[in-house]
Amino acid sequence: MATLSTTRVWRNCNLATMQAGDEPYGIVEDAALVVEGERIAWTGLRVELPERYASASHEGLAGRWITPGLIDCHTHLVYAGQRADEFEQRQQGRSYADIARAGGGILATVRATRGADEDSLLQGTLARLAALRREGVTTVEIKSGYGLDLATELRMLRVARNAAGTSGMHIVTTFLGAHALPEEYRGRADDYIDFVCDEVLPVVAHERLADAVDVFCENIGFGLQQTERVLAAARDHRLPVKLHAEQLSNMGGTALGARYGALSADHLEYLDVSGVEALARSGGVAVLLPGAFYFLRETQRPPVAALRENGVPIAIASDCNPGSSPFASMQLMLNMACVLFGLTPEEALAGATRNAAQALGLEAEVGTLAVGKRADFVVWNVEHPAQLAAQFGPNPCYRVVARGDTLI
Ligand code: DI6
Ligand code: FE
Repeated sequence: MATLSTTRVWRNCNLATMQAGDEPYGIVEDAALVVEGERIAWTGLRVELPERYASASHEGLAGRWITPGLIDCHTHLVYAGQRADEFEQRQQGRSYADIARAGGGILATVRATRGADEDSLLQGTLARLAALRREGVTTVEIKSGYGLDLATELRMLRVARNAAGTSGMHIVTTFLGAHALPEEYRGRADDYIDFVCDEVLPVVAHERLADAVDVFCENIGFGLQQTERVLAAARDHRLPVKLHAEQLSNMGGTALGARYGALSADHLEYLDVSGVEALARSGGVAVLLPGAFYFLRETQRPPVAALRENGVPIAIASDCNPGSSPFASMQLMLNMACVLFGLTPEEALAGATRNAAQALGLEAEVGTLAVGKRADFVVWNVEHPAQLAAQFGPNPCYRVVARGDTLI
């Protein structure tokens, strides 16, 4: 039980609780929020603050807004090197897929990451996490997938795990061994899938280095049968699954993932109505990644109207990676999700809080301002939460609190 000495009252604030309901953004104006230890103990109108909190420490917020801590539910932010040369080539007309087929793309980052030691990987990772944290992110998912050999995949996942303590953020890890075919397996994709399922995943599972398993199901990634083998292996290890699906073509990965109870299907530009319906039936989240759409100058937009009509929860994430989305900014993603994909600011913010929590299976812990949830929240210098998606540049972040501790 938390005692009054660890109780803190945040008052003279407005809450965007992001709880689903009648009130847009779950707004409570002229509110207070009480934290006991690491948890939210009370939220409501300031005038209704229970007497028992009168003697706790108070911080007045002068009418600022509080939202749940932002959640970036899809990143590849452990990596070495950078790929500005490929951007140069793409601006001269070469395609992302062409560069990948010629051994660049993901494989360029694999070469750099295999050559990087744990400490230098950690430093790069912490710098990107700090950028996200400055803008209000408290929970981040990080994937492996730039190792594609046992030692480097394990190293990436360890770095991601270690980054949690130093950054003070909640880090969730995903094993993405099936991200690309490494050079040494060229022409032997099925053998590589054997290696991922039989030699890498068991170690990852045994060392508890991953919270979920992901596959890049795509014409430049892995086909449906190969994808299914990884999903089945994950199930054998009792790990939840998610997919990169329908990013560059419609392969049916989303429907396959739905059959395996995938937490989410991510990207989805080429998703068709039957895929949307499969996702709706399975209860999975649609994770949209506007940074990759923007940076690759895609023109096919994800089927937002069909997702809405079928009641599929929509999350947004940065996809932070050196090739297709070199952006460590959820504020930028909020804006891009609105301008590029047509989300409303409220949908975008729900996508970076409540629905992102669900995409990670963490909806009982984080994602809304609710009693009993982890005290992860952000205090913003804004006049209305819509401003978080409607502007970019002046960072309105005033405080970032994770597990009741002030990080910023
Ligand atoms: N899709 C993506 O957007 C990232 N991985 C994936 O499967 C891109 C990774 C990269 O280009 O390095
Ligand atoms: Fe990705």
